[in-house]
Amino acid sequence: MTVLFLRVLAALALLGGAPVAARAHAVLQESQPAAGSAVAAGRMEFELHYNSRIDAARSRLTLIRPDRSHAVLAAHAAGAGNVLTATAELAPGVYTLRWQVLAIDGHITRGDVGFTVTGR
Ligand SMILES: [Cu+2]
Repeated sequence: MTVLFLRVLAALALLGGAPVAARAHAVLQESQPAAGSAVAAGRMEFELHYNSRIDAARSRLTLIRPDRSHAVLAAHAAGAGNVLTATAELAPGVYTLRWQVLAIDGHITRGDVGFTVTGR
């Protein structure tokens, strides 16, 4: 490949690729449970809504239990491919749902959703 060809490719990437890539980053918009909320003990249906489609197979949901032990949850895609779901049985205590998702632009984003489970 010539240097000129590489420069053309770089210019095209700057013009067309970069803005799209920036938009396609997966940002968490809404979650069930909501960050900082309190929910009742029992079966929890987790739902994480993102602003873009995500690759569920290459995304990961980890539940950090009150004793700080970690459990990787089976995550499934829902909605228009922008929602990640999982279920778990929860006893009372303070939890963190740690998410890491791969967006369609190939970029990984991650974050924590902390919540409290109360007794019934
Ligand atoms: Cu991105």
